[in-house]
Amino acid sequence: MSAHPVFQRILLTGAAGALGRQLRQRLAQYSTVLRLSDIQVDPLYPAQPHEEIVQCDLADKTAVQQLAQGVDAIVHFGGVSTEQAFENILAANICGTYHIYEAARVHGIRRVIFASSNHVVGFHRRGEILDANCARKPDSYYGLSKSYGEDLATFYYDRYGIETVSIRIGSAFPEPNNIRMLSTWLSYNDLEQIIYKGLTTPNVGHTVIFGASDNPDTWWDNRLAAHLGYQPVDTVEVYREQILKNSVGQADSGAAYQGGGFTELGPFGN
Ligand code: NAI
Ligand code: 15L
Repeated sequence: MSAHPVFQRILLTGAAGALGRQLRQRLAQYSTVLRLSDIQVDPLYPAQPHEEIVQCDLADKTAVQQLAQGVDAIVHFGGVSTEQAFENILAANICGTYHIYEAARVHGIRRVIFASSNHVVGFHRRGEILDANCARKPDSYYGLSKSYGEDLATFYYDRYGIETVSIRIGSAFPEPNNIRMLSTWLSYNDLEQIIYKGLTTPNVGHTVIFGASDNPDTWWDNRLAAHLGYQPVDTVEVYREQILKNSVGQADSGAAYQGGGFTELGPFGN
């Protein structure tokens, strides 16, 4: 998309995760220096010449302040990515995302890409077509934390002018592998495109976009994010036949709801 770096230094959180490992490669072309951060640092070594590796627990406010020093933009993908006990989600996702926005405010960082999730709207029924203005119906503590992250994004824009693109990512995996993903799959190429558009489109305020490829069975309408100019290049269609074949006799948990299995998890502990 861009032959020349657009930024001097992008901070990528969650860099050791499944998507972070993809983005480490894919974001390099957009930034002279890529600062990679995660709570687990081993998988990030060795650093390439254009990389800086910083171990940081998002729950540690002081450490996150230091982490964001000298950064132009933040691609915030770190945190708990599954449903868990509330206390885990609180530290990494709710406090962690607050710490990211405070660091952006303190250091004058003007743009954040936030890895939100379809689980913000997971208790909507399958087949219902949603846009960014739909009621949120989080399906889990995890979905609630992403919903709060979107609220932080709105607040930090209204109060401090920090702009965010929140991507309600569907299912970002190398290939779709179940019936639900016929609607929710997002290819890595398309994820990269949304992030690039999110980083470079002027005047995004706080834009919410659903992260899905060009899937005919989609539940999501992205017209409210049309100003980003996202044009998916991949589609689940090439996998449909294989998915249908492999799904015979397979349970489709949470089949009534867009959030699928997340709608059936918990309670945790007492
Ligand atoms: P992942 O679990 O592989 O990666 C998350 C990374 O965050 C891990 O490397 C983990 O060590 C790190 N992390 C967890 N707690 C942390 C903490 N307290 N401080 C610092 N780092 C911490 O998840 P994945 O699939 O790479 O997802 C990346 C982001 O995208 C997550 O925020 C996830 O919620 C979001 N997302 C992913 C989707 C997908 O289909 N892969 C769908 C919707 C949202
Ligand atoms: C998510 O938010 C999760 O992080 C990811 O692991 C998948 O479960 C995805 O949603 C999904 O809904 O497929």
